[in-house]
Amino acid sequence: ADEPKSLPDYAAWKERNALIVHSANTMETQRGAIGNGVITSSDRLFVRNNLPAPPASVTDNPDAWEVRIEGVKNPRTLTVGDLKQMGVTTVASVLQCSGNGRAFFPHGASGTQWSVGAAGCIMWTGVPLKDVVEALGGPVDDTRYITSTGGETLPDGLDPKTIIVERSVPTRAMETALLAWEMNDEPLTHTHGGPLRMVVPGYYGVNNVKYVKNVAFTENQTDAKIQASGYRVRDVGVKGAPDQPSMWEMNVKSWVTAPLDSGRTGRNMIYGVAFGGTVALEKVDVSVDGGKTWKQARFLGPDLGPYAWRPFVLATDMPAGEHRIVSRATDVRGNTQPEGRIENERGYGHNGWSDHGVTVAVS
Ligand code: MSS
Repeated sequence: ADEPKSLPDYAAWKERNALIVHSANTMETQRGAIGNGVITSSDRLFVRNNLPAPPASVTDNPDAWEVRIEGVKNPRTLTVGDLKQMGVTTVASVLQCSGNGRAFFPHGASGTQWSVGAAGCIMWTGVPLKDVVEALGGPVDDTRYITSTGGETLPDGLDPKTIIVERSVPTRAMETALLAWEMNDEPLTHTHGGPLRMVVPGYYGVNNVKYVKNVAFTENQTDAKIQASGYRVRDVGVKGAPDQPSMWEMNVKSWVTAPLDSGRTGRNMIYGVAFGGTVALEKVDVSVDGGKTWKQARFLGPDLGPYAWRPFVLATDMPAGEHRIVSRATDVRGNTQPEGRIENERGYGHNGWSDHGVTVAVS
């Protein structure tokens, strides 16, 4: 399909030149627009909607938005206004689509052909889920999942289970999850899930349910298609099924953001971003010879915690010629990016360092 020229209405406030518009529901940040900062500015952040976004009017009166909390001793419907009285925290965390890097899969994994830009690092402000749950008496016994439901109006004539955005994550995520009403110090836009979004730091994008209207502690994972067979890692050619790994905690990853095509003989500054998912980063190594030799890069700016990304830089000399620049991150537990891909049907979770490199002509 041809690339649409303009941004869809619900994302018209975005910086068009910073984005690759794949479709009305999918836009990614250009690699060259990621920059060197610790936080991604909202107007450059990628967008991914599985369903048409609700109308902008959902954020007209954000404090009146209601969320139902179930699977706790005292289930209740709370407004955002109520939540704002229950506790507050701010967490920096990477929002990354499960399919970021899908474009590198040679089998032509179906879905949006994301390169590196379906990711950004965001400051989320909201109430710790734990505070809400404790105020409602704690989870009922034998619950193993937190199931969040998106507030989109579902189109008529289709089985809701096949389209609803409803995701379950293991209850271990309760320690860090929050119900967020602000993104980067501004009220959450409907583009990114306002008035209220479930944020699960370190988990793939899909688990960060926008316009969240229901949060339930459940014994089992939801049987909604997006959970049962969607976002499941399986071999090429295999159908999605509940017994396959679900896209939950993100893996360690990095990529170069500059230079992208040319450099000058001699000193060059190589920039990129790296993150460890739910585990803090240890280091990033950079190679300008396609992975034969490596040098450790320096982190830039403040460390915003284990779920944030860290921009990095390496100043290095390069002779004239063509250079393959790659980066490889390692977390504090010693997990490091593999060289290759983990081939899988839908092209999920790609963190191989080789594909994510750039080829630069130095003269
Ligand atoms: N939510 C809702 N409600 N809906 C939809 O569609 N999507 C997902 C998440 N959440 C959705 C939700 C996805 S899938 C993603 S990535 C994310 O979101 C994105 O975000 P932004 O804000 O950027 O748009 Mo993949 O894994």
